[in-house]
Amino acid sequence: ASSQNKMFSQVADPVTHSGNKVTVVGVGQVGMACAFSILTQDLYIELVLVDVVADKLRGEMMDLQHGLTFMKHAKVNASTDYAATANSRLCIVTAGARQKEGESRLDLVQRNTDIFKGIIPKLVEHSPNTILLIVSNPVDILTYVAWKLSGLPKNRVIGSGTNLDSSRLRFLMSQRLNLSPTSCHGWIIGEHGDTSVAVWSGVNVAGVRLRDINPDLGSDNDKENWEDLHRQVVQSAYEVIKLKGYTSWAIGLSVATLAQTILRNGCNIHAVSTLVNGQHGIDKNVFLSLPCVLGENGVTHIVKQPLTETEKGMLHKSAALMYEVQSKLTL
Ligand code: 6V0
Repeated sequence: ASSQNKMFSQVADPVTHSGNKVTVVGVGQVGMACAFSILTQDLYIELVLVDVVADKLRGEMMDLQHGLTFMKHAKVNASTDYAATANSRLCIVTAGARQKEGESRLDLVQRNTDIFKGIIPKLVEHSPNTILLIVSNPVDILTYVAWKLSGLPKNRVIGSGTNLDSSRLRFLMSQRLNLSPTSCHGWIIGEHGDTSVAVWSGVNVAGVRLRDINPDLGSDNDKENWEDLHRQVVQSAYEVIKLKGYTSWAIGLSVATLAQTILRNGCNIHAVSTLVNGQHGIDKNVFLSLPCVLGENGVTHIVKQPLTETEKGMLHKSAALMYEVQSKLTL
């Protein structure tokens, strides 16, 4: 008899799953930052990592496993075979090429679409009830691609979108106002990229709208040049990539927050990329970020944010650009 048999009298068959299985596809800088951030949250997680580079994948798995004693409760597994991902509640996709210095997110589109053709159908085959959270860039287009390739309902295909851009804006606000970023409220919507829209009309601290104090806020006439904060947000990724080669920690933390909201059925509101046909007069099947209520069923509601005509116009420009790029894709 094995030591195990000598130690225990079995009473019933153990349940081998936790009900909180999360798959991360792509164990690059972004995938591992997401995985690590999720593991350090107060959730029981059964994490499965997938990549095409078997050695690196095994190395990342082992490195995390060796730290499990120091975490709350978690299990870490990895495989190049999607069978290991079966019955995931959430699948996070970070696989694919990233921008090189000077490249825009849209430059990556067909390369990463082709990679998605080998990933998305396999994820859904093994986890038909999953929620897909897309992180690879250009994230809005690739969320549309994932929606098409998966056949899943729109509420269960989500892009990490401008949750990160909004956090960058709130951080920059916090520096100007000497406050904590969590006390600075502002939303960036639209494309996670060069055409994102800062909703200056709603930016506030403690419910006090900055535009009520400074009616030119965010406009070209603004003597305080608040729009410069939005410019910095748009430039953030380019700047960090130039300095360290990639971005990782902020996107990892952003994705972990979204994962927590989804897995806990939190009903928190985040700016994530969702199908926006019918919102703000948009009449095309494109994905862009708007403030969404997130829970176990994915996106359950989109906030009807009052936008100025200028903001609406900018959002329509984002939508037109997404539609144009999508129409050139071979899916
Ligand atoms: P990376 O460090 O090069 O990692 C990419 C990983 O994907 C590598 O480990 C590859 O082996 C793996 N991979 C490639 N093809 C496949 C495949 N077919 N199946 C499984 N795995 C595969 O890149 P990094 O992690 O820095 O970036 C990943 C993606 O995230 C890029 O598209 C970035 O542009 C994007 N980002 C998105 C952000 C967002 O806000 N949405 C933020 C930062 C980066």
